[in-house]
Amino acid sequence: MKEGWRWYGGFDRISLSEIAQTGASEIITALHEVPYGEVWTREAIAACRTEITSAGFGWHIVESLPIHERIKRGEGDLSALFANYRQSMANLAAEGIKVICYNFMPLLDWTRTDLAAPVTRGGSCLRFSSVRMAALELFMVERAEAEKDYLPEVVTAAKAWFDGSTQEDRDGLIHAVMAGLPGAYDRYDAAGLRSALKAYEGIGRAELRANYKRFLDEVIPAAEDLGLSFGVHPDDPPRDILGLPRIVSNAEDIGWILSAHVSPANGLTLCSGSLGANPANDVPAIARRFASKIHFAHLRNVRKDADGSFEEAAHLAGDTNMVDLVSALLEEETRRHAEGRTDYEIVFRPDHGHELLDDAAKGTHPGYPLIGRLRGLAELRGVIAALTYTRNAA
Ligand code: DNO
Ligand code: MN
Repeated sequence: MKEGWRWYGGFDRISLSEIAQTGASEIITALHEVPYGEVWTREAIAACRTEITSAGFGWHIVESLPIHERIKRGEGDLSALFANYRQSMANLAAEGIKVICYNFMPLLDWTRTDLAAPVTRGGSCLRFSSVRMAALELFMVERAEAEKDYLPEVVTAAKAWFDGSTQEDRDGLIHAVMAGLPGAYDRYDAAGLRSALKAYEGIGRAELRANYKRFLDEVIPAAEDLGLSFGVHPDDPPRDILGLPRIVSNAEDIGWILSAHVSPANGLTLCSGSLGANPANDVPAIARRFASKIHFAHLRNVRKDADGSFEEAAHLAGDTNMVDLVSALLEEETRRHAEGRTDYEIVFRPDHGHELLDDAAKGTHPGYPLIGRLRGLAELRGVIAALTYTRNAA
């Protein structure tokens, strides 16, 4: 397996020379400064590539080539947006990119309610509290119908939280919920969120699936021609949120996506932390079931509470058996080698990390600190080395 590291380019406080010291060899990035829907020019991609390769890294995976909200909503004439998307794909392929990671989450990306929840021995992690999310939905966005999405005791606690909250607490909550959106995105306050949600009225699961299939039909044939592979990133958390349908949340959803447009180019970004936040998801089993379609892996762990809350655990702690999951990925590598792709390596990155030691002072992107991810990467590297040794010895 090949070690990757997500880098936010000009938005990142972590430099490529610092990343070099982690031992990772692949950079995973995007042109975060380009507004959604606009073409990524060949020149801009080439400039990014030069910066990355001059620092001694490879760049073969883009995360993400974002999908415009109008495509997700299936709104109006989308021909120009699809044409732009395909033009960006062609420009990326011309610059040596092989894999495009993307997601199909309406409006938001990964969603947390607390960006610095304390960890027992010091440091902090990202946390999703059902109570705070219910408070946001019910009392800040004022979606009374959200009551049915939460346990009664969560609703009671949400009311108590809201009644006891200051304006600063509420602003902090909305800031946390928006923090998963990278780069040149739209962010909202509570009122903005309310109106953004209006644009999704009438779009349920079936409609979102139809819009997703249309997207696949528009881009996957071009991906085949260009030698690109698409890896959809699962929803995080893997459940409906703010009344918005989420359709990339479990094995059934993934099966549907892969059959909606059958092609070797239509595959998966296996994100263990996202899938692992739903107690019904057995992440190593999902990895084995869809192994041949995995184009990229995000490795991290979560610890879940009974009320639907969860927090990001250290990479080898938490509810997902990371050793079993890495075994599944190594098995898939071996299978690809047997197929003749003898030097194939699955690229993974430590996806998120705790804020540890000097991380908070550096002011890095939430979830993407230097030391916390370095710890995660080092732990994963140890697992991979040990498993590789025992497999070779067997
Ligand atoms: C969360 C992260 C996400 C991911 C995007 C991919 O697990 O990996 O920010 O990068 O959703 O499109
Ligand atoms: Mn991920």
